[in-house]
Amino acid sequence: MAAYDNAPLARYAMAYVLAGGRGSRLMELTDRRAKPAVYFGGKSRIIDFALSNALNSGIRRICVATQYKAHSLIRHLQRGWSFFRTERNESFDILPASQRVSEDHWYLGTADAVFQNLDIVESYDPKYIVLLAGDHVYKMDYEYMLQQHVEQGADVTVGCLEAPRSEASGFGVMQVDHDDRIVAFYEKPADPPAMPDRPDRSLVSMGIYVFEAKFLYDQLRRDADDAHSTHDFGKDIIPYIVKHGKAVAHHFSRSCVRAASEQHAYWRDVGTVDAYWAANIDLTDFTPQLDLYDRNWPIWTYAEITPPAKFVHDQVGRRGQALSSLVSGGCIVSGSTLRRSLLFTGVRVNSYATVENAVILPYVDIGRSSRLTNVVVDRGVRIPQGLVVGEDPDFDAQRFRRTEQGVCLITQPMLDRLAT
Ligand code: ADQ
Ligand code: ADP
Repeated sequence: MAAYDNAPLARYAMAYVLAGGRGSRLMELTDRRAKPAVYFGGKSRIIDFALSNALNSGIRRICVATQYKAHSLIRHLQRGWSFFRTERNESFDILPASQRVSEDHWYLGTADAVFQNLDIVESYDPKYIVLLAGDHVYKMDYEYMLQQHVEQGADVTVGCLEAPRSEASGFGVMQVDHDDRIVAFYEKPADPPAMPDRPDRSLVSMGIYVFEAKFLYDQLRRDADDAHSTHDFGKDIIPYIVKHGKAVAHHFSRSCVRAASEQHAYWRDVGTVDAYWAANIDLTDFTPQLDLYDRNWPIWTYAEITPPAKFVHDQVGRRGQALSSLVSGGCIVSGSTLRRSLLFTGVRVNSYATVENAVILPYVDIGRSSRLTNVVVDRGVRIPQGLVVGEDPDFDAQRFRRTEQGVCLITQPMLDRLAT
């Protein structure tokens, strides 16, 4: 490393992305695909954000550990993320749980999902490991987190942000001293501690970590031999280092990539159907907090080659139109109206339909005269002619997955049940 003392630290880092969780609060959206493979923002999948952050930060070695219903995720990674070249000292490895260490179990927890592949990681000999979750939407330059890690001589650096205390029990929650050293860490505490002088806010973990690689290997080997461990970063590894070593908090606001300087740091877990719907619909705002049009921080993905989106008058001259909406390639909007909606690739909207506050995944066909409001429609669904959703809460709840906030998730099996 001596010859490149001024080089960015990202050059010596490997990103290890945990992408094996189901994300069960997304309900039927993750029945057949893992949460990182869920579509987001018109063209991408959730995992593209962590991977693009790594790439844009200058990290050129990436591993992705998959487990739950990984087919759609692996297919996406193979199609969209296969441009890494060994000649440029780059690598991209997909690591499905494959019982490499013992034939008794798949990945037990997130730490085991790294431990089982230690030989592969070690073979690349990275100096730092940036451990990421594949299921969050945000833009972040990990170089700043690496720099803080080195400057403070930390054993682990944990990405963190402020959250309302009322929501903090779903996260790892930490307390820090004046140097941002973590003095206490509680994984999903029932009664989360507040920040000093901020009774309504807590400092929560983003579930992303920086380690010196050799230190991490030692920790994982120690943890693997610990019969009481659940082999999880949040439950076992991080609390252990907080107690026995030096854990430091890195504030997301220091490294988030902002669309405009006045904007707040944007980070979303999109873990529930409501949060998923809202984060997608937010993109239809005049100036959304998440800027997908920033060419300095592109979100790379697998993009199908499609013809342009098309808006046509239907046979009786009704206009096909979209207001405050995002419409992807291959869509045809014919004699129908979209408002505050987001259409993924290849959606057809037929005559007399109205679609409002709707997130429509790829290759959905919306039948004539249907009216859809406040919906998420899964990939490939065929909405029958005249279907009305979003106007009668009780009726909606009988037929579809209706959330607390009144969003309906519509899948093909739900419609098939109605037809029989
Ligand atoms: P959770 O998100 O609840 O908390 P977890 O469900 O373990 O933690 O998921 C973390 C990441 O690992 C996700 O990206 C998931 O897809 C992946 N994952 C889960 N099980 C896996 C497995 N068996 N194999 C491979 N990948 C797997 C964590 C931290 C908290 C922190 C939150 C922030 O533990 O401290 O606050 O993330 O969201
Ligand atoms: P994606 O998540 O990539 O959009 P699909 O929604 O088409 O893909 O499918 C999600 C996952 O379910 C994929 O792994 C796919 O192979 C699988 N799948 C699709 N249709 C069926 C089916 N009818 N029965 C079982 N599995 C299916």
